[in-house]
Amino acid sequence: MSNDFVPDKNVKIYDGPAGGWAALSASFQTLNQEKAINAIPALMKMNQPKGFDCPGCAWPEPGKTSITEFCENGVKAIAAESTSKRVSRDFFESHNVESLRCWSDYDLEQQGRLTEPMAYDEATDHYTPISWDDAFQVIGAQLQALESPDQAVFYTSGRTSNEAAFLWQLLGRTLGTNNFPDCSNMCHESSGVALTESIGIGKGTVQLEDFDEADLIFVIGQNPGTNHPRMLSVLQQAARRGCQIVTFNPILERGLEKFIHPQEALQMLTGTPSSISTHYFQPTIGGDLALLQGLIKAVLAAEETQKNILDKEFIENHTSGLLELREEIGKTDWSVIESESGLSRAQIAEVASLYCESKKVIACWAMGLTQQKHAVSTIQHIVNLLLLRGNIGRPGAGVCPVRGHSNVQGDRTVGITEHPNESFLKNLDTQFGISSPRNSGFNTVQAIQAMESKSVKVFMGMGGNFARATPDSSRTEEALAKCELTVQVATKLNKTHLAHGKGALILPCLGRSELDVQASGEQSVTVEDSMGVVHSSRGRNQPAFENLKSEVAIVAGMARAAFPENQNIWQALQDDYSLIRRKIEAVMPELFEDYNEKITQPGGFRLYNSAAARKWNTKTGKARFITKPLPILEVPPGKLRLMTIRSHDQYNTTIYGMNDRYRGIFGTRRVILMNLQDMASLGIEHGQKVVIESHMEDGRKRQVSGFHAVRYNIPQGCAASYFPETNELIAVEYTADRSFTPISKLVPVTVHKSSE
Ligand SMILES: Nc1nc2c(c(=O)[nH]1)N[C@H]1C(S)=C(S)[C@@H](COP(=O)(O)OP(=O)(O)OC[C@H]3O[C@@H](n4cnc5c(=O)[nH]c(N)nc54)[C@H](O)[C@@H]3O)O[C@H]1N2
Ligand SMILES: Nc1nc2c(c(=O)[nH]1)N[C@H]1C(S)=C(S)[C@@H](COP(=O)(O)OP(=O)(O)OC[C@H]3O[C@@H](n4cnc5c(=O)[nH]c(N)nc54)[C@H](O)[C@@H]3O)O[C@H]1N2
Ligand SMILES: [Mo]
Repeated sequence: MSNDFVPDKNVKIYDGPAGGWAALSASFQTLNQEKAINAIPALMKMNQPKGFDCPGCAWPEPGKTSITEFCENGVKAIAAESTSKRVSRDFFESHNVESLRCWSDYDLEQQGRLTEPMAYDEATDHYTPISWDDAFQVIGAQLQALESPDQAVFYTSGRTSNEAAFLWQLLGRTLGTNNFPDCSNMCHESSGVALTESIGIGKGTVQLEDFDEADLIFVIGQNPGTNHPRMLSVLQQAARRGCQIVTFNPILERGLEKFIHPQEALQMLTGTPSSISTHYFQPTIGGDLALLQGLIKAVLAAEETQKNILDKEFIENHTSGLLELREEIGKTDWSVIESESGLSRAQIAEVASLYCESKKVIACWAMGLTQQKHAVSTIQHIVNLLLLRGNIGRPGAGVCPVRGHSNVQGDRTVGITEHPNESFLKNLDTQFGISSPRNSGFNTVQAIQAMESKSVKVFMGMGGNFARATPDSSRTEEALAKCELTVQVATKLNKTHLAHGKGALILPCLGRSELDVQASGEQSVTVEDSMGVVHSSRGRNQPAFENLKSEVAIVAGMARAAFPENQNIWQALQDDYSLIRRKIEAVMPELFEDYNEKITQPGGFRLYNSAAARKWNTKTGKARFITKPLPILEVPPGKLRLMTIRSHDQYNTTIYGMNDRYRGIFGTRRVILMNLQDMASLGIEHGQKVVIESHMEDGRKRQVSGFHAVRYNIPQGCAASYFPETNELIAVEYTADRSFTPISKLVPVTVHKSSE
């Protein structure tokens, strides 16, 4: 990548649809770049009844799968996993850790799959090979030597299977800690907190079939064209039926405007794209709470005159709190709603009347909402809006938080949480003869702070890239470096492995697409999609290297070393994963009855969802209207609201390439998309080199340089850049109310011309 930025070369308007031939061609380019010959047979098995689950995202597979059930996102994920490139012991011999720290995320990813367990050698500053047994012994000894079990944290990234995640939490709780920070803390935590309070379950209520019936679908704060491409075909079908699709997003995301389904032959040949959104609005960043309150205000006003708008029977029998909602919303002036949302009263009224005319409404959302200061309240206002017309718990309607990682929801279900419920712990204790701790553990933000203050000494990472995914990158790296031991179970080398503790281990594992053979034969694992459907996943490819172990085997190996007295049970769990599932069933019988049998059904089975059945496990026993006064988001004059988003060529911190095709950015990631008027008032020109500085309350100076300003269609006062390059700007303490999710979508920044 060159540092020179030429506006005409690096920025080109993209006016094609999402999907189409460009998506196919990008998919094949990735296969080629990775020399991933293994990927083609693997792709034929992906999302198929006896194959493996796509590691790309958590969007569900349709009941009837087509022969190729994948998208560009999935092809890239599989190509990255099936790459023929390898990080061998020679690689680590040639490069010390200090030199590797200067490599980019992209360059590290490009080295290919990890092959052998490696231990950090402080004397030489190199990672050197270590046997699996010795690595397990190091971990066992370190865990046993802790003064308190709470000196260890167990991080989980959402690709981990139910089986591995269940063992991971068992390992931590046998040790005696609930310190389970996970990627969910940075992702849909706000949805979980909001929905649990409002409807008694922290998950969405809809199934894929509901999209065939809905007559209005909201898509709020989400970019499915890049991040959930298979969702676009569902939206396309809905749009073709005449369903209204209303999008709220500060920028015009191509996939939400026009789409060609790469697997629909006729559409590919004719090249006529489908329009996706019927209505597209560009609110200001962080303006959604105001606009939702505006929608509710308009719906309540319509009821005043028309009397037939609210679902009174539903409200009477199933909800509590409408009076308070009415009162609170009554206090909010339209002028405030308009200025806070960036939309006009007329625009909001237009959507409100569409809503009132629609019989079945689904609301989808993702990071644009969850990574905001008032995320929990915003999501509760989505629920409020839906409850007014009984749009939860009936066909064609409901809430749909669209999850990210392919098993992030499942990991939570099987116990990856810092505050587990009592019935889970009680059953776990009975099944395994342990005494699980009852205190709450650390979430991601608290884990960073605890490492910083040295109250945590061991960091254990099951997948993910903690140092890059979390905020305050340099600070987090320094915190990790204070640990006595850092352990990373991973498929690819990443920056977290280089931000190591005094002792450090990298343990290479099998990927989702690879054969997993244990003592009882070939194993399959299970995952839960965004809509609560659990199904099995069986890898088919030969492992990238003979010395790799499965995540399950790695956790079992650590546990055997830490708790030699329980060796037999851990060995048995490793030998036959169906035993792990039997244990999950015993711990959560209400969800996993006949687990092993049910996953043999094509498509798996759906976990019981209380809210979908209109059973409300809330404080009032009803679905709750929950409201609070509309906060005014003060961003001082001259400061912009920066959202840190994903480009088209990345999977979180894994950078596949330098292009963001649909947004027209090529060959670079160090750009900031800005509004023309903001640029003019700051005297910044299109293509100019800039420094971005954030303004956090702790007064610490945080800035990133070497960025280029790009003129973009984004509301005034708003700007956009890519994560993880901009995580440096976000203070660890800058989190959403009550969910502690880092506020990655509204970072107050100033942009200066670079003096370089
Ligand atoms: N290819 C690919 N697929 C992925 C991922 C990936 O990195 N690459 N990551 C996976 C993961 S873990 C996740 S969580 C999901 C993430 O999926 P998304 O949530 O779609 O990801 P982001 O890029 O964070 O996009 C957030 C969207 O919200 C909009 N937005 C930002 N601020 C606001 C706001 O204040 N209001 C509104 N209404 N909109 C706003 C942005 O313009 C952007 O379109 O994708 C998953 N799938
Ligand atoms: N500023 C900002 N920060 C954000 C976000 C944002 O929008 N803006 N989004 C947040 C969100 S939504 C999320 S989910 C987090 C993501 O946080 P993480 O889940 O921690 O990060 P990933 O980049 O998904 O992790 C990639 C690494 O996982 C490892 N890996 C890949 N496959 C496997 C596997 O099968 N097994 C194992 N053991 N390891 C594997 C590889 O080594 C790879 O380098 O980032 C968060 N951070
Ligand atoms: Mo995520």
